[in-house]
Amino acid sequence: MGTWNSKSSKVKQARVLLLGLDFSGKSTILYKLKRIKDFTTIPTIGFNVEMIETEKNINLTVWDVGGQSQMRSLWDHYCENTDVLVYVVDSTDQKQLEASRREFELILKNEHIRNVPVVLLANKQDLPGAFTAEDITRKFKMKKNCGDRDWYVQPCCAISGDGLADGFKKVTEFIQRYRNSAEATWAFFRQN
Ligand SMILES: Nc1nc2c(ncn2[C@@H]2O[C@H](COP(=O)(O)OP(=O)(O)OP(=O)(O)O)[C@@H](O)[C@H]2O)c(=O)[nH]1
Ligand SMILES: [Mg+2]
Repeated sequence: MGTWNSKSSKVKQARVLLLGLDFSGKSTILYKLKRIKDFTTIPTIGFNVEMIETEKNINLTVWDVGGQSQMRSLWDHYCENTDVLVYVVDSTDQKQLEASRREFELILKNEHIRNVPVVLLANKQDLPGAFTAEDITRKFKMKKNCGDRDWYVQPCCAISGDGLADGFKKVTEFIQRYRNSAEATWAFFRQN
C-alpha cells in the first residue's frame, strides 16, 4: 500500500497500477484521463506514468505497463506500494479472454497486492459483440478470485471516455475507504 501523510498535506497521493493484455486499451485510457487530445497509441514497451488529479483531493499516480507477452513477466516488479489495481479487458476479444483471465489470476497472487482493491474495466463497449460487464464478471470469476478484497467491474469505452469517470470514481472511493480504516486503526493504537 502507498503511504498517507494526513497531517502535513491535504492532498493525498496514491498509486494505481493499470494492467491488462496488449491491445486492451490501457494507454488510451491513460491519455483520455489526462485529457490529451488527438493522441495515437503505439504498443507500450516498458511503461507510461501520469499523475491524474481527482476531485477528492487525491492525486493518482497511474502506472500503465505494456501488456505484450514479454512484458507480462515484468508486471510483478510494478506491484509494490500499489493502492488499487485497475485491470483492463478488451471485451470484444473472445480469443484472448481466457489468456487475460489467467494473467489476472496470476497477478492477484502477487504478495504486494494481496488485499489491494481491484477495478476491472470492461473496455471497448462501443464495438459490436462486446461482452457486457456482467459477462466479464462471470468469465473472470470475480466473486471467487476477488472474494478477499474490494472489487468492481465497470463497462467503458476509452475512445469516447464513457464509463471512465465512474470507474475512477470507484478507484478513489476504494482509496478513501482504505485510508479511513487505516487512520482508524492508527487512532486506535494511539489511544491504547
Ligand atoms: N473501438 C475502440 N477501440 C479502442 C478502445 N480502447 C482502445 N482502443 C484501440 O485499441 C488499440 C490498442 O489500444 P492501446 O491503448 O494502445 O492498448 P494497450 O493496452 O496500451 O496495449 P499495450 O501497450 O500493447 O499493452 C488502439 O488502436 C486503440 O485505439 C475502445 O474503447 N474502443
Ligand atoms: Mg499501451
